[in-house]
Parts: sequence; structure tokens; C-alpha cells
Amino acid sequence: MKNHQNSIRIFQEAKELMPGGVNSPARAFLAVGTDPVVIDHAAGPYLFDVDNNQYIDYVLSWGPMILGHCDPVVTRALHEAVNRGTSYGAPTNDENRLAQLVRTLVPSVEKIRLVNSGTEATMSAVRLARGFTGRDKIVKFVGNYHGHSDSLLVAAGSAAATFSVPDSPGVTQANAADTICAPYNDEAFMTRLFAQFGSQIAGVIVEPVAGNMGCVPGSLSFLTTLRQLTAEHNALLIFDEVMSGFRVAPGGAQQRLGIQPDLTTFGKIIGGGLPVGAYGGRLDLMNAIIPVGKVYQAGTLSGNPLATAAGIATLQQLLTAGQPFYDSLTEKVQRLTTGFQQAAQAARIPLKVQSAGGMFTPFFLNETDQEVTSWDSAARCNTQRFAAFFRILLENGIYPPCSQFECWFLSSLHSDELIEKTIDVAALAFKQIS
Ligand code: KE4
Repeated sequence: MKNHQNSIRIFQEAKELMPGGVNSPARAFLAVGTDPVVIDHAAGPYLFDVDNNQYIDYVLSWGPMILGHCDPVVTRALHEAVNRGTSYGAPTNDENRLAQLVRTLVPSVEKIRLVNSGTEATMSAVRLARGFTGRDKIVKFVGNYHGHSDSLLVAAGSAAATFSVPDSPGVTQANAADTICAPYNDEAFMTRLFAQFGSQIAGVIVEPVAGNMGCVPGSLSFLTTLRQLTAEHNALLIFDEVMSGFRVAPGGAQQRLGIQPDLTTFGKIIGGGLPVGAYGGRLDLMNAIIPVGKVYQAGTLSGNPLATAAGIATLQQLLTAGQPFYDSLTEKVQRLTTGFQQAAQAARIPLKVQSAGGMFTPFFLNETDQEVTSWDSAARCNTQRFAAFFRILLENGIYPPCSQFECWFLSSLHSDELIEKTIDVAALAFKQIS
């Protein structure tokens, strides 16, 4: 057993200071039956906790660290930036450079606004859709997560479209009523929905590769149908690529799919580990944003010099490395997938690993499902078995996401040797939980 005495002490103190001892519930380890380890530092593909235990990191700050921790180019850019000041609240050339990098990588983005988180990005995109169209209704999908703004923090009462009930105290019934929740990957449903409500729908926001119920790629027919229906009914299609952006391809999921949304939201990788979100898209839409247009949105630290420096240093390397970088990540994910599937089969454990580029999820299926295509099938997974698997991996130096309904992420620094070690530990865990 690993020594966790400092983690235990520090986390106990954290629970006196912050709700649940965390600044985001996703890292509270609530679903895995053990307390979080407290991290002291990171390097490359590794995390080190305060008891100096080393872990191969498959969370990577929930996606941003695609180049690994302490990338030398990013670190150098930050050191240089911090010596010029940390924030001015005024235009800088680096904001232009980051915006130009996004436009180069994601051609559907003709103009962009930088913000400080994915939540701000999606919240602003939804306000823009409503402000531009003059309509109130927004469609989201059960199992998709777009951050914690009121309009998007709602859950369907069932898999049928519903004028949702709030998913959190504090979200008003009135607010939730303008959000329609629909089943993911169900194009027939969307056709019926638009036939009934099309003239009221301002926009549809979707994770083109869902990552917040575990990795569930949107089917081409589903996403193509969304594009057709929104165009036909003058509603906006918003691709939430906070997670998939710069993760599944240089140009994100929209590049792999060949589908052009009206707006795209970004986060995570665009900031290289610092707080950056962004929303962007069609020129006529973005020119509706204040001070050109009337849709209000603002932010003290938006585009700040440190965050833009880290974002530029990250995106520039991804642009230079191009598609071969993502092919390499994909090849490593495929090796992990094959290794996990073979080891689970040997232990007679129903498992399906689903992936897109450098993100993936091993789903602990129930006895009847063959794959996970929507929240309904994700929710049937054996979360207790996942929790037992998680605890064994953590004790053996692997740091997975602490929920069945999250994605694992790879960096370019996850070597073949680390992939093999991860497969070996997973095989041990499958045997122990079978
Ligand atoms: P942030 O506000 O956490 O930067 O982004 C919200 C968000 C928006 N859209 C998508 C597709 C997202 O995945 C996220 C945030 N992802 C979670 C992980 N599943 C962040 C982890 C956390 O909340 O601590």
C-alpha cells in the first residue's frame, strides 16, 4: 500500500476550507470510494503527490495538458510573459496571435472572443444565439455537459424532449424552461422536435464528440441532421469543442466530420493549462457581440498575457506538428484499447473502450449492452466495478479520471513503455475485480 499520510492530512484541512475540500466537484473522488490524493507537482506524463508517489496521468487537468506537464516551450513562454507583467486590461498583440492560430486551425471561426473558461464560452454562445435570432429556446442533449451556467445546468426528465427541470438548486424553473433536452445520437427525434418547435429554437448546442458521459462520438448522421435542421429553421448550430477542440484533430471534431457549425466554443487546450475559453464563428454572428453589436459579454482577465502566452505556445506546437501528432496519439489509444479489451475478455469482464483521437473511455458495460451511444446506455454501466478498477490503478501508479462518465486523455509524452505498463496494471485489476 502507498503512503498517503500527507494527502490525508492536507485533504482533511481542505474540507474545512472549501466545500468538499475541492474547487471543482469533478475532482472530489465521490464516485470511487476513496479520498483524492493531493498533488505536489507534475512533470511530463507524470503527477507526484505530496507523499512523493508517482502516477502516470490520464486526466491531464481534464484535457489541457496534451503536450504533457511542464512543456519547455510553454514554460519558457510563461517565464518571459510574467516578466512583462501579469495583466493589463488592455489590448495586446498576443491576443491577436492566439486568435489567428485558432482561425488557422479551425476555419469556421471567422472571428473569436476570448474568455476565461469553457463555461463562459458556452454561456456567451447561448446568449449570442438568443440575441441574434430573437428566439428563446436552446436545445442541449442528455449526457452533454457545457459548464455550469444556468441555461445549461439542466437535465431531461427522461430521454424524451422535455422543457427541462433544473439540475441544481438555484437554477430557476423559468430559466430551465427555455432549455429543451433531447437524447444524444437520435436524429429521428430531432426531426420531430424541429417539426414541432423549430420556429422557437435559437440554437442547438452539442458536444460533437461527447466526453461528459464518457467518450461517446456523435454519429455522422446525427450531426449532419443537426446541421440540416438548424439551417432549415434558421437556428444556430453550436459545436461545444471545449474538450474535443485540438484534442481529436488539429481542427477538432468539425475537421474529422466535415461539418461546419455556426459557432464553436473552446477551452482546456487553447489555454495550455492556464484559464482560457473562447467562442467564435460566423462573422455576422460575432459582429453582434458588443461593442460592435448589442449582445453583451465582458471579462476582466479575458485574453490576459499569461494565458495567451501559454495558449500560443501550445497551439503553435500543435499547428507545426499537424496531423502526424494526432495519428500518433490515436495509435497509442488504439494500443491501450486492444490491451484493455483483451485483458478484460481474459477476466470475463464486459468492457467497451470508446475513443476519438487522443481521448477515450473504458466502459464497464452491463450484461446486455454492446456499446454506449447515449446517456441511457452510459447510465447502465457498472459504476461499482469501475470504482474498484480505479482504486487498484491508483494504488499501482496510474491516475485515471475518477468517474465512469469522464474521458481519459493522452499526451505526446505517454511513451510506449508507459502504455504497456498501464495495460499490465489494468490486466491485474481486471483479474482482481472479476
Ligand atoms: P470549464 O468551465 O470547466 O472550463 O468548461 C466547461 C466545459 C464545457 N464544455 C465541455 C464539453 C466540457 O467538457 C467542460 C468541462 N469539462 C469538465 C470535465 N468533464 C471539467 C472538469 C471540472 O468540471 O472540474
